[in-house]
Amino acid sequence: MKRLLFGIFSLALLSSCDDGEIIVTTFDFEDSTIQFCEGSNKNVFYAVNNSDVFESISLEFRNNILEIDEDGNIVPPEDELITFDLTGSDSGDNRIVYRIFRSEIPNDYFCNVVPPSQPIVVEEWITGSDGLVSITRNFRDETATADADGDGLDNIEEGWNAEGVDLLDTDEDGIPNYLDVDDDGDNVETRTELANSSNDPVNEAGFRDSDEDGIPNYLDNDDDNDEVLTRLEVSGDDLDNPGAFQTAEGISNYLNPAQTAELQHEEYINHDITRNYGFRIVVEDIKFTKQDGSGESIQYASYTFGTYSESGIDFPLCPSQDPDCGEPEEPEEETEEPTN
Ligand SMILES: [Ca+2]
Ligand SMILES: [Ca+2]
Ligand SMILES: [Ca+2]
Ligand SMILES: [Ca+2]
Repeated sequence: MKRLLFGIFSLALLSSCDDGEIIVTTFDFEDSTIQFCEGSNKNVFYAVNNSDVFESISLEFRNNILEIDEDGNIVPPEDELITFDLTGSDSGDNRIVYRIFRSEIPNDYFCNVVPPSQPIVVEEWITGSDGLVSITRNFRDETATADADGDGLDNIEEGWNAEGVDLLDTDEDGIPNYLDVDDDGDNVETRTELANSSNDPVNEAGFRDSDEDGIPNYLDNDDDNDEVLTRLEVSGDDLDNPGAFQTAEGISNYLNPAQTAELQHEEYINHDITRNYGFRIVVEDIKFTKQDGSGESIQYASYTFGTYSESGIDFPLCPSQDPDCGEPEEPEEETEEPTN
């Protein structure tokens, strides 16, 4: 940071305004990743550098701006963009604080109820009441080689594209295949339909294709080609165990063309997945003032604070055909013992 500040001041010589203030347009808190913690009345995004200089930068903001779940994770906001103002330099304000310390910054320095007195701060810069913070939420699993739904197929194999247009949705349930854990909507998870421990035939692309019609099981809603939909050959009472419904020993009905008993039901397997998010934080029109009474200040037209990443956050999905999806589960009725 010292080196960077030196660079900034050097640049400032070239771009000083008439009023002596400095406007710079680029700055990086190099080699650091953004972290997050939940405080008692304010939450904090921060980055720490303990390598050559002991320095930190933190964005403190009121705890009603982002929703935090019980595990301390940020609940990804519905809106892709959230903005809020910096409000001042006092401890209760939304503000950004840059500090240089005398010694190494411990992991638990931030988000303490009582601000730690150690390590000793040797230099401090704090923003004032100007500045607009923008937090842009995005998905980190929107790449060709990611597997957003965790079904064992890369996004690109499931018809994903960066533009998000004409996405493949084989079962037309409103959930594109790259987010759908059951691509053909037959109540057997894609992951299960890809597994081939029984050495079934495979199609040209090498995917399990039990009935050898060229359509791989995970995209085939009638896996055994007996003209009974797989979803009606899987019991609605035991959706976690689709192979359990067997009338001939050892072969699940949905993979046994000789068995054509139909089970009528409106049950659908759970389609919820987890996703990986990034929160990109940019601040515009800010002024840092040095807290030593010198009045020294540094201004930024735009300052990229960084990106905070979070993984494995719940992402509920409902297939359009499922009438009960998203409803709270009804309490199980006690089954009555038959009376004699
Ligand atoms: Ca899928
Ligand atoms: Ca399926
Ligand atoms: Ca097939
Ligand atoms: Ca079938």
